[in-house]
Amino acid sequence: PADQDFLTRQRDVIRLCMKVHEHNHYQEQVDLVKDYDPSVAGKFKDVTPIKRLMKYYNAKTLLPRGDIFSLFHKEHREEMILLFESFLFAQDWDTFFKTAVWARDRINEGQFVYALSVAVLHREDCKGIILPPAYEIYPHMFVNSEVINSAYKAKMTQTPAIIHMNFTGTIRNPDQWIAYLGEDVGLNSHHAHWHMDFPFWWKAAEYGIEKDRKGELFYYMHHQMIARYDFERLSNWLHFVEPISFEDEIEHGFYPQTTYRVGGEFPARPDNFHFHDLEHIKIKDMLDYTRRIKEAISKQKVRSKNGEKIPLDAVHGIDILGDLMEPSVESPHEDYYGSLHNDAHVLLGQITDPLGKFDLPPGVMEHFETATRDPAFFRLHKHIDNLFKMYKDLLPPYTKAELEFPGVKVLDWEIGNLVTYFEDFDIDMLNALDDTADLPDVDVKARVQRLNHEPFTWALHMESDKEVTAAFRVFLGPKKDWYESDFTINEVRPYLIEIDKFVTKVVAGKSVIHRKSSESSVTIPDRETTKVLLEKVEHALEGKETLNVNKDERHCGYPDRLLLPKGRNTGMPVQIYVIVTDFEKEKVNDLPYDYDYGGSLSYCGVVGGHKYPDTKAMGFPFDRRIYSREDFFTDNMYTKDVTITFKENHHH
Ligand code: CUO
Repeated sequence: PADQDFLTRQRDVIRLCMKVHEHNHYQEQVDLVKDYDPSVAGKFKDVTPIKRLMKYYNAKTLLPRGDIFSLFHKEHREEMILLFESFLFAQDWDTFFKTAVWARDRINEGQFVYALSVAVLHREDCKGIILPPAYEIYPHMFVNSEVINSAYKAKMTQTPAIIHMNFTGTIRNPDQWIAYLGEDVGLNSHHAHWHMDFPFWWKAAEYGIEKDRKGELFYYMHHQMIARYDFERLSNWLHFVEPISFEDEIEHGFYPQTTYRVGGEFPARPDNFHFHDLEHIKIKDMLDYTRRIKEAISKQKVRSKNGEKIPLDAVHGIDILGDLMEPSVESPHEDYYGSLHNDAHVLLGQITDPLGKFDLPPGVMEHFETATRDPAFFRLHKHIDNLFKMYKDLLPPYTKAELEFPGVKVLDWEIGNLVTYFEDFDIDMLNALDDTADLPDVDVKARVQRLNHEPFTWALHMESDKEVTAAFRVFLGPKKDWYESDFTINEVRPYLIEIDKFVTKVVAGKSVIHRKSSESSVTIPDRETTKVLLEKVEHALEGKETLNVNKDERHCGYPDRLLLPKGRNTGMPVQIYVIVTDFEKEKVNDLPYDYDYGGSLSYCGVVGGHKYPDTKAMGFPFDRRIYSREDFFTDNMYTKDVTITFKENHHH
């Protein structure tokens, strides 16, 4: 159970994040920093960032409060990093907390919340602390303008309300048939948190926290996001998404119908719009970067800044390419390979006002919290993903020896029917109305439809000639294409979604391994509302109840409810795959069962400076070419036909 120290910290972090546009209304916090000058406190591991931040603050050159913060904007980001580093370098909780309270009322709100969130996710003394869900901190980024307007009305008239929200667009726009995915608050939250756990601006050496296989995770997590998007598309009889081309028109436009708190509507993009050069980012650059990356892939070498040739071998190649394409601080040569992915986000975000003539705010593509709302997000990432695929396809297919696990056999797999449905989900709008501080809060919620699935359990019947520690990798893929003909294994390979990955003992002889959908290493459960959490914490502080802490708590993780694609109401034929391998041969860390790391390992890797627990390529064994099912399947693998049925009027 949580001790008083932890509970106080948990309470204080929530208080810092919520209603950040209002002046801090916790008088005890305000009093704490009345005479506080962080730059002379002398309590930082390195005092440079806070000194620089104070200097800019006093000179009034920082991004003003109320302005929109964009992580992709160099100056915005650099200021945010100074604040983040001040938080990270604070030697004790007291210094960190005071600095945060000080910054809360002085630094741009967006920069503050971002820096604070990343700091909480990385400080030792914040382990286990839960951040409010992004959709509660910034409801504006997650709900339609209409909902915001109704929420205001509710508060002005002091009438509690539940506001129904529809997905944007109409049935006439096929891309929006799957808006339930791109607009899902849990998906957006997962994506935003992935980028907080693995920031492209992370200076591992300076911060003393390594991010093991970060470039590969960038590839794999986004690859899986697209595979899942494509699976949803096929569920709705839509073709797989096409990669974006910087030279062609973007056929489908996008009207986000969301509004910034201040600064107007998110810009829209009409149909058949072209890319345009921006002041600092040119279309030609994107073509050059793409060409150079392709060249590096085909030569299986990249150039580094100091003229070395770094091999793109089977072990490190994908990690290097990830760093290079995103790019992250570890990019081997950013001047040459550029900033393909990040710049493309900005090009798309500013496509409607490339010259800044109309002073439009940043587009949804310029925030990780909102990017997946735009179907162009998936097109851009498909372009990037195809480059990764080009590299993977040049690697030799896995040999029998790499695939098999002698003596270990999968005999059968029991798995029931898979059922999906829509259900209501309420988003607390408390924070959306933080500029009406003179009025008491009323309960206002936005009610959205979200996909969910019935929980399922499966049983894998095993036979082994000895006791082994085995790694299980489970994938799901569509079975038939749009013409109802079967995909070949090599065709469907890039569209397989990972469902689970775990390590367990398998005893000698026959045995059955059970696993529940809720245990999946891909997902995390929904968060409870911050209001409820805060109440619990306050009760626990008063000794009225106890609260348990999970020090490995992750915020990054695909939403549990989206573990399965929607499927079809007539039943969609899919195939499930499992491969069982010898964990002793692939384990990295000494503790064989310490494989969990907060439970969302598959897409979110490992944080806290730990090593990724196994040596296999992410996506193994489907990351490389497969000639045929016959060549591929060994006794330690199993595949089975299953059906995903979407129930229209589901009561459970
Ligand atoms: Cu996650 Cu482009 O990397 O959005």
